[in-house]
Formats: sequence, structure tokens, C-alpha cells
Amino acid sequence: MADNMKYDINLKRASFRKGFEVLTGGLFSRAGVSEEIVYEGDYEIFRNVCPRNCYDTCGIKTYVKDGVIRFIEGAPESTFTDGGLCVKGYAYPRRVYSPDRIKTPMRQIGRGSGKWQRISWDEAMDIIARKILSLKEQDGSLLGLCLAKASGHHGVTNNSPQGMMSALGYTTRTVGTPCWPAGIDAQAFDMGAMWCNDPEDMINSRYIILWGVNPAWCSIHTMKYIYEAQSRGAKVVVIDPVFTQTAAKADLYFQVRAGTDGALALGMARHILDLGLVDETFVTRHAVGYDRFANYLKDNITVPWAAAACGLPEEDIRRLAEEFASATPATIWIGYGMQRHINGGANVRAIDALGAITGNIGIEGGGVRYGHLTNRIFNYAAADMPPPKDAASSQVTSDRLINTNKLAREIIDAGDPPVRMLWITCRNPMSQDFDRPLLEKAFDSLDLIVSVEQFFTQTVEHSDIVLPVTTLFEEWSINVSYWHYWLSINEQAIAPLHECKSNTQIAAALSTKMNELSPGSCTFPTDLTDEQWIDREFNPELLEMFGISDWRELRNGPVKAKMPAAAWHERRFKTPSGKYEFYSETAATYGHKALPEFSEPRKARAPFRVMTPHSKFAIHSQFQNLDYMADFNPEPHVAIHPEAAAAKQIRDGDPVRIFNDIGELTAPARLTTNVSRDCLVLYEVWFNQNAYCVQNLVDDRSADMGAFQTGAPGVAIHDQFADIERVG
Ligand SMILES: Nc1nc2c(c(=O)[nH]1)N[C@H]1C(S)=C(S)[C@@H](COP(=O)(O)OP(=O)(O)OC[C@H]3O[C@@H](n4cnc5c(=O)[nH]c(N)nc54)[C@H](O)[C@@H]3O)O[C@H]1N2
Ligand SMILES: Nc1nc2c(c(=O)[nH]1)N[C@H]1C(S)=C(S)[C@@H](COP(=O)(O)OP(=O)(O)OC[C@H]3O[C@@H](n4cnc5c(=O)[nH]c(N)nc54)[C@H](O)[C@@H]3O)O[C@H]1N2
Ligand SMILES: [Mo]
Repeated sequence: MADNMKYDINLKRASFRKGFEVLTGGLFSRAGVSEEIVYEGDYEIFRNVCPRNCYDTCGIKTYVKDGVIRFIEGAPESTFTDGGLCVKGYAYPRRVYSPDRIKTPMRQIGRGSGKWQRISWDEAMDIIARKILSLKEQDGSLLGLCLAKASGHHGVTNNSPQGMMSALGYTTRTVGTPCWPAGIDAQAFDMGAMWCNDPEDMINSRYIILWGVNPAWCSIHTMKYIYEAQSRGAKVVVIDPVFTQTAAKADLYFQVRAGTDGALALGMARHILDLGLVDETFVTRHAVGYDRFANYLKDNITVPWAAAACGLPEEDIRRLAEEFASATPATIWIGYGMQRHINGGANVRAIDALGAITGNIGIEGGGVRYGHLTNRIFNYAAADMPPPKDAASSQVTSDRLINTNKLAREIIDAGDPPVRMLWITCRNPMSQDFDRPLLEKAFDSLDLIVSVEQFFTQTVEHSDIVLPVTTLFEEWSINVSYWHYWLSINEQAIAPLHECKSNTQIAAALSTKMNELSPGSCTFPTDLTDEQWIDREFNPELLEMFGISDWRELRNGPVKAKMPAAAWHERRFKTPSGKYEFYSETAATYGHKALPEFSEPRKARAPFRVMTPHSKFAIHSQFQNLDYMADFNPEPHVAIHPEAAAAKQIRDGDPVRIFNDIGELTAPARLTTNVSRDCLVLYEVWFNQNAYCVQNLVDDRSADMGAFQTGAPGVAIHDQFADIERVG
């Protein structure tokens, strides 16, 4: 199976190349570094990079003719991207040229009325700047202005909206992230920081546990390393409550009960201890607190207990433990989905401990992989602006910070002054934030909502002003990944479409208007060229890490960081003790158990667990809205087990209503044994012109960890419960 898959990909690439050579007369000349445009045949070549919040962060090679993108491919220079893109990536040209794009600034006459009026950039900036000045007048500060920015575009220069806010003064800012905070804290308690092996090193693994991660959809480029390891004899195991496409490729699949991974990991650890398979060198020389952990296991954990808690048979737990502990090197990839629970951080710590007791941390082909930020050493100059002079004389001397995962509640509870104005960019709160009904209430309390967007999203429907923003192909930026080790430049490949401006240009336009109306009220620069913005982000350490002397070399393709393949290869950890900490005082300081002890999952609040994971056809609310994608996946659905459906007289395709104490939604049912009997799965995507929104079922309950490293706890997205009934 694995070999066939690889063959398929290669075959497709070979035939694509062939077609391309016919088109271009086989001209593949590469120019050196220069300011000149590079040609291949009739095409101008540009280097782009997908700036979505994705493991893969793919280098893109863009072919332009007569100022129009003709086609794109994955950067062939990056061994990770390896010339290929995902289904979403290949849909990019449609995203750029979609007739549905927002083309000009617009004002909605009556929020939610759908009556949009075209306005000029100058009018838009005038309305916005006057409102900002009036907030200052009214409140004596700008805390009434809140920036809501998330992960719509992760380019480094695209931090300009944060810079714009700093340049205006002290405002309300969100902290935290919905992605991965509980796991980040867990790894920071255990190892001092989150750092994972190069994914390309996975080929060296003899045993791979994919634990609550779905790379067949969410990191497709990593699959080739998994297949390669498999073809070299490694066993691949998937642990997930949902039988995913990744599970379909694995050798073993375990349908764990959601939120109980800690019990499974601790049960495995107890069995490894009983069998004497603990790596004594690691736990005595490179770790602290092992004895206490071993005592905790002996006193509290048994395999039968773990089996009852996590829903897997005892023999499966024993087998998994034995196989994992006997294979060297063995690796675990912990996904972000599995830590989006009220005990997610505790569960990650228990899994980390498995890697540690078997001595798999710090070696090639090993590691408990989660993510890393080691190559994020940019200057972040776009985000870093001084406040204007009048901010210094205000009573308020710092930003007001609110938890990004509780946007609705935080807006409502902001206090004095209230949040009065929201600037939304790279974020689609109505689709992606939690407790949608509460968010609508929060929006109702605001005077002015500005959305910087590409499409008429559900958030734009709830906005007063929309500003059209460029796509990655119409602007410059830079990207690295939180997974692989490659760095790519994003060149402007085409002129901005319609009246679109980049986030940086929008910040500059607002700055100009602010200073026109009130001189000295905004420090955001208005005269920097794209090249200068890029220049400002690089420093000698960064260039050295990637082995280049000038960022312009990136015009020849992405480059890889010069780093060891194995994280923690020297086994010098960033914890206070410098060792792996089974017993973490820091964790205790943050109100957690010092040991990776079992933590109870959230109690069920309705008959079915509702899980809303990530889709193959979308990254959150992006891409599924395109007509190209609708051809493959035309409508939303709720996945339900046939037996559960039968008990509710639900047949395949029936419209069903799913409801809980947050809200409700209606969608067709899809019967599948891929989900367990007590679980409903709905994907968190936005369909164009469709009211479907999973956040009507998802509350904003926090995960256990996240505050230590990210400033706010994560969010227990998959700890939701609801009931279901057939409609009609
Ligand atoms: N129920 C449920 N909810 C979830 C999750 C889940 O698993 N289940 N996952 C959570 C996670 S992990 C994340 S990261 C968040 C993601 O939440 P968001 O970051 O809000 O989601 P996206 O849909 O990726 O992007 C938001 C918007 O950015 C816009 N955009 C794209 N490019 C640009 C640009 O260049 N400039 C500007 N201004 N806008 C641009 C897109 O059109 C899109 O509307 O969702 C979270 N919400
Ligand atoms: N195609 C695509 N790719 C993406 C994204 C996307 O939306 N679409 N989003 C990007 C972003 S922002 C992120 S954060 C990453 C997320 O990447 P992943 O973490 O891989 O994605 P998720 O789908 O959120 O969750 C992965 C799996 O966790 C499982 N899971 C949920 N709860 C539990 C549990 O209690 N135990 C176990 N063992 N498993 C559990 C889910 O069933 C799901 O299959 O992917 C990135 N890549
Ligand atoms: Mo995310």
C-alpha cells in the first residue's frame, strides 16, 4: 500500500513535468540571485510560500505569464515540500481569481442587513480614523479598540496589524492560541521547551505512534517519511477516537475513548516498568523525579484500570507498551487534536513520560514530536512600533490583554472602558471562535467592526466595514514552519487584484489618515518599500542558521536550517534542573500536579460527544468556500455510527438537528463506522453561502494548560456534548 502511494505521487509529478516541458520547450534555466525576474520558457518564475497555519508551510513555485498566475507547484528545492502541494494548495489560483473575492472597501448599511455600499479607501480610512480618535476622546485611552487577529496568514511581515496597534497606542490585545497551548506547556514542564526532531528524520524510526494527529489530511508531506519508515520495516500505530485516513494507512489502529489518553499512556508506562524495559541510563543520568514517578505508577496505576478508563482491551495496552519499549528508535507524534481537552496538557505529559522512560528522547528516529519554534528568530520588526507621544501622557501605560480563546466572553466582560471597536484581520471569529451565540451578543455590543478580508465570510456579514486584502501572491513576506526546518521567501508574483491592499499597506494608509486628522497620532511608517520591510526582519543569527548571506538568495528556492536532526541531542534540557523533569516544580507553581499524573476527562453533558476536527478540503474556514472545492465536497455532514443512528431512526442522508446548551445546527447525517457509537464528528469548515457553523455546539471551556508559555490556557474544543434527532 505504502509503496503504491509513493509510486503514484512520483508518477503524477513525472507526467506533470512532461506536460510542462511540452508547454515551455523544456527550458529550465535558473538565473542567479538578482533583482531581475527569473524566466523558465515563457513564464516568469516567483517564489511563494503557503502562509497558512499548517505544519507543512509549503514552498511554492509560481508560473506567471502576462501578469497572470498560470499554475503553481510545490518548491522542488525543499526536500520536505518535494515539488508537491495539497488539494488546497493546488486550488490557490482559484482562490486568487475567484469571482467571490471582496474587491473594494465597502460599508454595510445596518450590520447584518446585507446592504453593502462601495466606498473609497479614503472614505473607509476617514470613518475608521475618526472613530479611533473619538475613542481616545471618550475614554482617555485606546483600550476600547481591540485587535482580533488569528492564523489566517502567518507571514512574518504580516505581523503589521500588531505593529499598527502599537503605533496607535495602548489597545486591547488577545493572547494565547487555540492550536496547541496545553501541549506546549506540558513539554515546557517536562523538557523546558517544545522542540521536535526534523520530520525528515522519521524515516529512521522503527516504531511510530501517531497519537491524536491526522497527517494524511493535516500534514500530507510528512506522510512520505512515514511510508518510507514503514517500507524499511517500521510499524505505524494510530491512536485516535476517529478512524481517520491516517489510521487507514497504519499497521495498527486503537480507538481510544476521547480525553483518556493519559490513562492509556500511564497504563503503558506501568507495564513497561513491570517488564523491566525502562532505560535506566536515561532516567538516572538525564532526568529528575523518576523514582517518584515510578512510585506513582506502582501505587496508582494498573493495566486493568487503564483499560477500563480508556476503553481499550488490556492485551492491546500490554502489546503496545511492549512493542514500543522494545523497538529502538521509537517515536511518538503527538497531535494538537488530542490536547484540546480539559486534561490535554496532563495527557501530553503522560505521553512524554513514555518517550523518556524508554530513552527515546534526544536520538535520531526517536523523540516525542509535537512542534518547535527554534527557528523563529526574526526581528519581528513589523510588529514592533513605538507608541505615539500622546500615549505616554495617558494614564494607561500598557495594552489590556484578553484570552483569545474566550473572545466573546472577554469582549462582554472587558469592563472599563468597554471594548467598543474591533479590528479583525486574518481571523474569522464567527466560524472559528467558540460559543457562537455568545459571540453574536458580543458583536452586538460593539460600535464599529472592521474586517480585513478576502471573502464574504460569516464574520464579514456581522461587520460594518470590510477592507479588501491581498492574497499571498500579491504581496511580499517570509515564512518558516513549526514542524519542518525550511525557510522560504514569498515574492510578490502579480499586482494586487481589484483594489486590494496588503495588511502592511492598510496599516500605512490608516497611519497617513490618522496623522492627517491628528498629527503625531500614529507612528506606523508610511514610506518603507517591500524590500525594506523584508530587510528589517533578518539578522545575522538567522542568516547563519539557514546558511545564507542575504535573504535574496531565497529567490533560488527555500533553504533548510542547519540544525541537528534530533532535538535534545545533547540531552541538556531547558528545565530549571537542566534535565528531563518527571517531577516539575514549575508545573506545581502553575497549579498542576508536579508529576504527570492522571487527570479526569470532562464529564459528559449530553448523550453524544461532539468532535469538530480539521478537514482535508479546508484549513479552517479557508478553501472549502471555493467552487473548485465544492465539486469534491459539496455540503457539510455529521458523521454518526450506524447503530447510534438506528436507535434514533436516522438514515444516511437524513437531515438531522444537533443541539446542546450552547445552540444547534442542522446538517445531513452520514452513517459510518469510522466514529464510535457515542461520538458525532463534524468538520470545522465554512461553506460559501451556507449557515453551517460548528461553533453553535462548541463552548469556550479552557484546557488545563497553556498559560505558562502562551499567556492563556488552550481550549477544550473536543470536550463537547450534544444530542441529535432527525428533522421531519
Ligand atoms: N470547532 C473548532 N474550532 C476551531 C478548531 C477546531 O478544531 N474545531 N481549530 C482551531 C484552530 S487550531 C485554529 S488555528 C483556529 C483558526 O482560526 P482562524 O485563524 O480564524 O481561521 P482561518 O479560517 O484559517 O483564517 C481566518 C481568515 O483569514 C482570512 N485570510 C486569509 N489570508 C489572509 C490575508 O492575507 N489577510 C487577511 N487579513 N486575512 C486573510 C481568511 O479569508 C479567513 O477568513 O480555529 C480554531 N477553531
Ligand atoms: N487540511 C488541513 N490541514 C491543517 C489544518 C486544517 O484545518 N486542514 N489546520 C492546521 C492547524 S491550524 C493545526 S492546529 C493543525 C492540527 O493538526 P492535527 O492535530 O492533526 O488536527 P486535528 O484534526 O485538530 O486533530 C487531530 C486528531 O486528533 C483527534 N483527537 C481529538 N481528540 C482526541 C483525543 O482525546 N485523543 C486522541 N488520541 N485523539 C484525539 C481527532 O480525531 C483528529 O483526528 O493542522 C494544520 N493543518
Ligand atoms: Mo491551529
